[in-house]
Amino acid sequence: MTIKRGMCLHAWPLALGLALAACQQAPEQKGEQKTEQAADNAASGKRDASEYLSQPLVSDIYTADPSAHVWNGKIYVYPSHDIDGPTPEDDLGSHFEMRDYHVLSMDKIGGPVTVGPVALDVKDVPWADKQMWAPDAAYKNGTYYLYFPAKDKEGAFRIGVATSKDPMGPFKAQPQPIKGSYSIDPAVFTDADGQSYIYFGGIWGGQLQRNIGGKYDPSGSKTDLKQDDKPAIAPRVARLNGDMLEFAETPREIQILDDKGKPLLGGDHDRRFFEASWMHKHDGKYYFSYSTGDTHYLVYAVGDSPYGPFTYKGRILEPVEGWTTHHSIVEWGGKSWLFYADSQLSGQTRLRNVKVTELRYNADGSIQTINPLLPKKGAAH
Ligand code: FUB
Repeated sequence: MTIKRGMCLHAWPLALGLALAACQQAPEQKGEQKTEQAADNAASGKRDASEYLSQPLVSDIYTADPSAHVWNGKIYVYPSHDIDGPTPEDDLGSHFEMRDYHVLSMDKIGGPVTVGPVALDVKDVPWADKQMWAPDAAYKNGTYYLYFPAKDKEGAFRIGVATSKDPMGPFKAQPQPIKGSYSIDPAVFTDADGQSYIYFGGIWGGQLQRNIGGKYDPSGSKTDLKQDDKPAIAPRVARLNGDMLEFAETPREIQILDDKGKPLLGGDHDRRFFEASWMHKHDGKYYFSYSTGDTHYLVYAVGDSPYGPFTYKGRILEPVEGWTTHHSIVEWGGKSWLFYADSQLSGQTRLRNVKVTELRYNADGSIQTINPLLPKKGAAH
């Protein structure tokens, strides 16, 4: 039995024989080895607010996929704006029907959060039809760039760019998507030498498996390559042009290797790339992090170049409440912060809320795994 994209994680007790009304299918990923912690997350039902590691940053709108940046000492978060729509949940994420973006800003972590007005609306993007998924932003020479995936009129995900002089927007979209772009979840990283790179991709609804040669095949597989013993589908990276509006090269595949230098395999659902790329640097090393999708982990791999290869190192975040998990990592106030999202406010995967918590490193550069849920009150330790 597969875990359906969109199925509430807090409904996993069904698989354990406990009845919950919210979701109908009992999810059990073949070969999935849950840690005790993850199983505990999964086995909890509706929770008290005190059982979450951190609280939603905003409750006026639903938000997910937070890409955080620090500009002029202020924190800006570029999230997806979740809305309730009529489309039933499926493995392709058709129920994520977002139509616009709002930027969040705050002077300090833990302080009040401002929700900006509409920063970009799908109706103002000439090439886009629907599903404004996880965005990111970048800054160069007085201009802010918003990178966003959306489906075009043929149903293929492309990546667009919009610009503004204000980090809160409004942003004006380029008339066409980035030439040669495909799939979802753009994340832009600017290295110390000023060169920017765009990371992107996602399997299943993110369509990477339908873009194997860089050309969209609408009749391609719905999920992955169906080759569990072959290298998993790779996320992509491309250098950006100096104007930040186009790829400066054909996107390259990013290699994610195990500790023996072998590529992670398609069947390795606990570790292989699914979606939600993020790149950050720590102590001179490049940390590529991502979501494992149907096993619901945020994990990371480390390398010596922005192109990789990256060696898988471990988990950043255990599963959150909700199906998706997507994040960003920034430094602020001398500490590192993990922005992420769960479904605390709504209990529904399609209506998420962004959060932040501190991220800590060990002396060897490894990241301390975070559990987004606290032990239930009265639970034995
Ligand atoms: O929010 C829609 C999609 O779900 C994002 O693009 C993915 O990363 C996942 O969070």
